Amino acid sequence: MPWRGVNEGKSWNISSLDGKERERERERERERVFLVLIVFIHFVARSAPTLRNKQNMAQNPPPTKHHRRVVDYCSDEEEEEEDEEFVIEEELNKLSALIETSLANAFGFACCDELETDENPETKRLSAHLRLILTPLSSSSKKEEMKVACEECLTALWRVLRDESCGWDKPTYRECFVLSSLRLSLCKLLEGNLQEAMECLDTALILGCPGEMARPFVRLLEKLMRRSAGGRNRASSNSLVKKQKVATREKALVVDNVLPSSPSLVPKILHPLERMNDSATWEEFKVMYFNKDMPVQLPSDKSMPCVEKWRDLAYFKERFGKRLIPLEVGKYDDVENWKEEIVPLEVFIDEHLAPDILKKGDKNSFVSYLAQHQLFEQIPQLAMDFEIPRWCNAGQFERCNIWLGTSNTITPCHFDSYDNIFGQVFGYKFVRLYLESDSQFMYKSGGDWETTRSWNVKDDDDRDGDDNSEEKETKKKFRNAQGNISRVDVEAPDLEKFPEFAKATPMDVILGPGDFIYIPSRTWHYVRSLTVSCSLNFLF
Ligand SMILES: O=C(O)CCC(=O)C(=O)O
Repeated sequence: MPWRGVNEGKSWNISSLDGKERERERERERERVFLVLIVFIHFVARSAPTLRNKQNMAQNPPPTKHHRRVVDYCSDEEEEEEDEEFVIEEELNKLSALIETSLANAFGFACCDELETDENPETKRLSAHLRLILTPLSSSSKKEEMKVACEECLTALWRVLRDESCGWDKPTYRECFVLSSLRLSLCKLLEGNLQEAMECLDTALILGCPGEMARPFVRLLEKLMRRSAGGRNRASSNSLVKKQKVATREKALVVDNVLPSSPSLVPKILHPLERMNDSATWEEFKVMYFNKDMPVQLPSDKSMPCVEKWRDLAYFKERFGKRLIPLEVGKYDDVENWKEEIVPLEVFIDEHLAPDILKKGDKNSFVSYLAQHQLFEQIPQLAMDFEIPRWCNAGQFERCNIWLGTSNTITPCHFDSYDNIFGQVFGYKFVRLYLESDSQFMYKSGGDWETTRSWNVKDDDDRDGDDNSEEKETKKKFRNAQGNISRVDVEAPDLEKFPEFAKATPMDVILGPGDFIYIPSRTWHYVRSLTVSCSLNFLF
């Protein structure tokens, strides 16, 4: 099972190298070795794909026909046809056996052993609970015990994640969380509580459970939910008045794809990013841009079904509104109020995006962002609405994320270690890029913490008095994670503080529906949404 020990997926501030044991002298040396190892693994893991992909692009011809999706998935209809004979008990038994055999043998038992040897009595207790969770679910008395064990594990691990400065500093924590969530979802399903069962799975997926591991559980639940919704929908289908009300209300959910006219929102493009013409070939892209690590705007593709379908947010809401998603709420530089939340997609749409659509956005509006999330691992049906862009490493990629948010989301200037094909689905975004050769002018922050998404919130030399509070420092460290972020606000640089930045050369572009750009690894980029917006990135 390749998952074990791999720090994969969106990090929920889970992974960190720091720990409470840090002050203990005898562990210092071990930590240093661990740190070097992690940095090495991080470096190899981050740089290898790009090197490998340069070779891949060089050796492989472009795919002639493009029907590759980011997740292999068959549609609900195909699935329904296959499952005429579908018996719930059998399906449940299969999933239970998956936990008790495949997952237990692959990493579950090893996880119990590791937790058991921990000095912390609370962690030891997790081990005992997990052993119960991995045993066959036979007698009904055991079901109740098992459910309690799952809930205790999840509560304890959630507390560690939220309250401890080190987060989940052991892979076993995440593994235990995933196994407890999968098992609890089956317990909830047995009780007939489908919604709570799905919430268990969503939370596990958000916190790093690989999509393919949770998929059979999600599919069973989707099937059961479709069946029970089918009955309810039929019962209410006569209510014409109700339908009309819904139609009027839902108009508020359509994103118009109009670029705001206000110059205070939309910057003037003084240094436009180079653009390939619409007939550009894959070979031209490879020779002139990819091989030279040169960012470029690629030919647009408005024919992707997602471009039209998704701008009506009712599409998301009606089909997947109850599914949980991770949100970043608040302005990126508002350390006190910025937070991460898990909410149902419909809450995000109704309470955050819809008001912004009506207001058409202004600089002070409320900001929230479903950022850098592998939503298609969680809801693979959505991946049927687009294909992997042909520019993307001959159809291969490492990770595909969605970026869905209000207007005025800001991703500060940073660079990544993956090549990136970044595409706009609906709404508009302003992107400013700088070549790697400008790094000397970018005032890179020196973060030594590792998470995937992170920000430099305040300059080190800005700190005083209250700002040094422990909680704020921890928050700041988490968000200033990879040391790949510029300390400069590239739209309003303080040149007294960062004089060298004046020597950096920006390349600007405004992306609208169907537009794509290529961002080579280590190219600095800053992104601000100008409207309610949805983008995808394909990292390779
Ligand atoms: O769209 C955004 O806000 C940021 C995108 C980004 O940083 C990326 O794709 O690497």
